[in-house]
Amino acid sequence: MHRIQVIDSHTGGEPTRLVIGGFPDLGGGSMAERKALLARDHDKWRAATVLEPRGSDVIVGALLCEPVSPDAAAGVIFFNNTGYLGMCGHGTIGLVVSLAHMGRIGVGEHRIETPVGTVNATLHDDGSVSVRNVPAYRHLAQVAVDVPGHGRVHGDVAWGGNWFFLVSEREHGQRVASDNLAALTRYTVALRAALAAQGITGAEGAEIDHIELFAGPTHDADSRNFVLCPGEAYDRSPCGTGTSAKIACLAADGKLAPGEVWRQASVIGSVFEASYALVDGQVIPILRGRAHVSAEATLLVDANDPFAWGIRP
Ligand code: PYC
Repeated sequence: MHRIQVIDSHTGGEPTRLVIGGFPDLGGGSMAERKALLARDHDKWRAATVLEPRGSDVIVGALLCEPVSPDAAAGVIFFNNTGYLGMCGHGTIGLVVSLAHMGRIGVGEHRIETPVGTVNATLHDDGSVSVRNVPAYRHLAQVAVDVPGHGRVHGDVAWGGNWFFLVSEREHGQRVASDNLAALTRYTVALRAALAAQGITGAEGAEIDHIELFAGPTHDADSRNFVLCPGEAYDRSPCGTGTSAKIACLAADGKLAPGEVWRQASVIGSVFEASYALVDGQVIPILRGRAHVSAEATLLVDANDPFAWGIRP
């Protein structure tokens, strides 16, 4: 019997399952190196943690690692039902709240190492968390893509710690609402497949695995989004890396000044507050949100269980 110790939290409704013990030793390399090792040699541990019957398509896993730098509070590797993420904004907020719950950190600023770089997270007195993300940028503006059954749509390709295709309401024409999730999922899955089929990628041929549709403003936010994550789950939170990509596009269009606040709502109505600093010409997004711890648990992986290592599609 293997045992995996986890702390579950959610950030604006989007779950994070933090693995605090029980995974194989990945050595002392960078988070990018440890992520590659986990993916190559130990992927069944990801599957056991986030796939059914213990998990679901919605859960984002976060493996807590010893950081390389003694200045950092933690290292982390994010993963989900289909594979691995570069950064994860909601997951970092969940990580910080979970570390505070464990008594490992207190109010103040903490450096967190991720596979795509080190981010700075601040736990505030009121329990909210802000994350100073890796630099974000728009790679391509208003690219045309033909979506079978839906026609031509234009969108931006941007990096916010993962790759996103961002589409305005005028272009997509979809109703971004929590009672329209099946149609939004069908549309964004078709759009992502069309991007791949038409060879539209991030920098250096990177796959665009997140799709972001915008609408709004709403009564309490500048915009509401629907974010399709890798696989077919949608983000219940406004998506930290997706909001970072949006901030980069607003900055590139001259629509948001450094320090100005952008309130991004998710399709279920949870909100991140975002702004950016301009450092050496780079857009550094800063996201603020809240997470809540929802469980402390030990996952049991029983050798006699035919689905011990997860139900693979
Ligand atoms: O908050 O960055 C994020 C995120 C990525 C995938 C799900 N959430």
